[in-house]
Amino acid sequence: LMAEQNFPFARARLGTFFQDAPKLGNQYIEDSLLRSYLKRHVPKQVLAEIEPDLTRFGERVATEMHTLGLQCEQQQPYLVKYSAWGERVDRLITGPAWREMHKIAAQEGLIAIAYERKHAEWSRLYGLVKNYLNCPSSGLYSCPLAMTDGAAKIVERLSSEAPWLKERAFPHLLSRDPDKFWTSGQWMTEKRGGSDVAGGTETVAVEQADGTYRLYGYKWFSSATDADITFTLARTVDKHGHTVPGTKGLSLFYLEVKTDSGSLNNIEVIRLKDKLGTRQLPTAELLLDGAVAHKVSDEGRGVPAISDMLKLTRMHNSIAAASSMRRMVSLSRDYATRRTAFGQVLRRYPLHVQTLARMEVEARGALILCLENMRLLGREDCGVASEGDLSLLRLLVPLSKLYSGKQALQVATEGLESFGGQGYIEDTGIPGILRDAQVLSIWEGTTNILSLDVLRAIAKSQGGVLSAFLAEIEVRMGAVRSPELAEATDKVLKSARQVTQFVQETSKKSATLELAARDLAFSLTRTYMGCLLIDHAASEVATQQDIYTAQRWCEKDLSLVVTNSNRGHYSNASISRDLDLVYDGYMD
Ligand code: UCC
Ligand code: FAD
Repeated sequence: LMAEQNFPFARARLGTFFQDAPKLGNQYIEDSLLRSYLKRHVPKQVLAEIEPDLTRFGERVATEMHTLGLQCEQQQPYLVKYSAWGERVDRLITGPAWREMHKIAAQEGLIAIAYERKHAEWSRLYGLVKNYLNCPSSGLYSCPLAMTDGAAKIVERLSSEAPWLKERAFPHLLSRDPDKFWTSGQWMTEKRGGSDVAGGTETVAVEQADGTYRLYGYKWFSSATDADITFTLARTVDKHGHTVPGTKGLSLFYLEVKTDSGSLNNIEVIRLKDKLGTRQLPTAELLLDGAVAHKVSDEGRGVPAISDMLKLTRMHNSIAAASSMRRMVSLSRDYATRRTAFGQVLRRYPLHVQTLARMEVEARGALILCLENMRLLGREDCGVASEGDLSLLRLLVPLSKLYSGKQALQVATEGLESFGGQGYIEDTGIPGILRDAQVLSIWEGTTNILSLDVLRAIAKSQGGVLSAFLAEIEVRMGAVRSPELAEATDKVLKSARQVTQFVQETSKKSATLELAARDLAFSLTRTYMGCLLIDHAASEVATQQDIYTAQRWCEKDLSLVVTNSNRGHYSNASISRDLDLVYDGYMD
């Protein structure tokens, strides 16, 4: 034996210790809040019909799809611009795992369920809950699915004005056959601006003799470039060659990315973006050089017409954020049972568990607002939503998107640290969660742009959305009887009243309200999430953990906007002092 050890080629030993990797359990069964929310709200009969599928899918996302999802990042898409013989081909090559995700999405009915309406208004909740389970294991295939859901909503809405569109696209968007299933893109952003779409859109649309249009322009970001169709904005050119500037010049167009022969529809893929994260996703710059398209909105009504898609993609974004937090917490809490430090597994250290518990509270706040929005959207889909439901949905979608994007990043960074150095190592899959979370607050409207959208919703409804917000909170909080929740309930009620009063008093000073927009949006979200958590904690399905979550959530400063207003953050003095501070030392 001694002699063998001395052989120059004897295999080096790696030691006897190997750390157990974190394992994922069934992602439906292990999600306590998700299950109790469904138990509380979904009629028994419907739950009995859908739960076996959710349980099966919860296992699939934790096993086969989890592995495939990680492979999507290893098999990144690439672009072949020229054939061997110099011909321009712009062929996008995606990996096998990505293409498998397309099949799974179709077969699982991730888009179809909501529109088949087999469970009436509960179909939407069921379909989106499946998307929530799918998202963190989908290798970002959730992104094209989000836009496909938005496209289906637009097509359904246009069914009387454009029946041909429904006939053409709907069967593909809802297909469960992978070969027939189509995905959609959403091309809004151009080089000059992604937030200010009206100021940034240079793409023009020239009408043809047959009533179709040809689009000429440069789309600066197109995720899911392998999609079959897209909705996009352009300015129609009149017979004198003129276009109308601003939002009133924008119309909405439908186009198919490839022609029947399989070549690109007069589109050049200029390059794929080199991105911090979302590397699974083929995001490209596209030159439209006469792409054939159909106008599907009234002239100059492009932005309102695409707002259905924005609503859906923003909801999917919140779902991505909530599910990313859930995934991080699932992995972290499992790891804490496997990793030993100073002689004990991590779960025995209260300080470590406290850190995880704070992540869990954030994940629950984000999820309960997502679930409420899914429930409300289901009512809208089926035409049974009240005025109050519609007002709430208009307000809560941007709130959920803007707040959860920030939460996901915070939970991702904390969660990554909970694995120590291993959290930083790429092939654990954990750094990807952090990198992918960073995009959630950028695309589909940045935090500030969505805060301004909240002001738009308030102004357009002449305060109606805020009245619905306050009324809903008063009704729900008025019904809470539990002494354990009394303090939290008082805080939510007080905050809801203070914040709505702040808007009423400030709304005449539009400059001040704009400066307060972000704090206002955060305050509205924190207050509403608090209300939902308390309401759930006071219900018949609640556990001690639900009560504890609501109590912890409500320890936050719920009326941030009031606190910061009292500190003078929205005064003229602050405006100039902020500017002086930011540009202190700056040499222009
Ligand atoms: O980023 C993108 C795709 C990423 C991939 C998808 C991921 C999905 C999740 C995946 C999870 C893994 S696509 C690009 C997204 N881009 C944006 O979101 C744009 C951000 N900018 C805005 O949202 C701006 O606020 C604009 C572009 C909407 C502002 O437009 P305007 O035209 O300057 O604004 P106006 O003049 O205020 O609004 C024009 C009309 C008004 O209606 P009328 O004329 O009837 O008064 C508004 O009320 O549009 C109406 N409107 C809306 N209606 C504007 N926004 C909305 C809204 N959100 N809902 C309803
Ligand atoms: P800008 O508009 O230049 O904003 C810069 C900063 O200024 C932001 O922080 C913003 O909040 C702030 N700001 C701007 N205006 C104001 C204001 N009035 N008040 C206060 N602050 C303000 N777009 C598509 O259309 N389709 C896609 O498929 C798509 N996919 C994408 C994929 C990825 C990975 C990424 C990163 C982006 C994608 N986008 C897509 C683009 C995305 O939607 C835009 O980047 C986003 O909307 C922001 O636009 P912008 O980049 O022009 O930033």
